[in-house]
Amino acid sequence: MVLSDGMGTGAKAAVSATLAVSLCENLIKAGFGIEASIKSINSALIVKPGEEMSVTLDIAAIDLYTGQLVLYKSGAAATLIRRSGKCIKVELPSLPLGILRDCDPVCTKGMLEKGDIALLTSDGIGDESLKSIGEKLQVFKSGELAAYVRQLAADAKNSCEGKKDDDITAIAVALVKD
Ligand SMILES: [Mn+2]
Repeated sequence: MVLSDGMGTGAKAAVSATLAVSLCENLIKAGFGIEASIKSINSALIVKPGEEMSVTLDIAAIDLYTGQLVLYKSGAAATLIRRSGKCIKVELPSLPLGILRDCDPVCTKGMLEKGDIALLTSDGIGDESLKSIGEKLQVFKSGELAAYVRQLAADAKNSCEGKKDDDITAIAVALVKD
């Protein structure tokens, strides 16, 4: 699961974020490791001197056999992990890509259990909205997670209408067992 947020707003930010996500997918599919992929994207963003193009990159890599979750964050916002009715906020201080030539990706590892939910968001969400999203995610029982999260993001967008000129993206995954 990959989320990228372009610095600034508008077309340029959208293009650089889309580019980062598709590069990331292609590199990983081609067999590059995640760290190597992040470094390549950083280099690709940095090729044009003077033309600033920086993006955040938030990767949640889940091993579907073991349940291991590795979060790679490059300037990315916090991740919420919901387990048995409680939400934990995972933050990892890091720089966006496209700023420094040398990039050393940071990650944190954990195990997901059956029923756990991991939710990635962009920074447009703000602390207050993230808190209320966490509260609502805690009470999510069953049903369609995608629609639920879409509504949470829409509510967050409405609640900070006019205050902030940034968009909000939220994606979530739930671990279920057959
Ligand atoms: Mn943003």
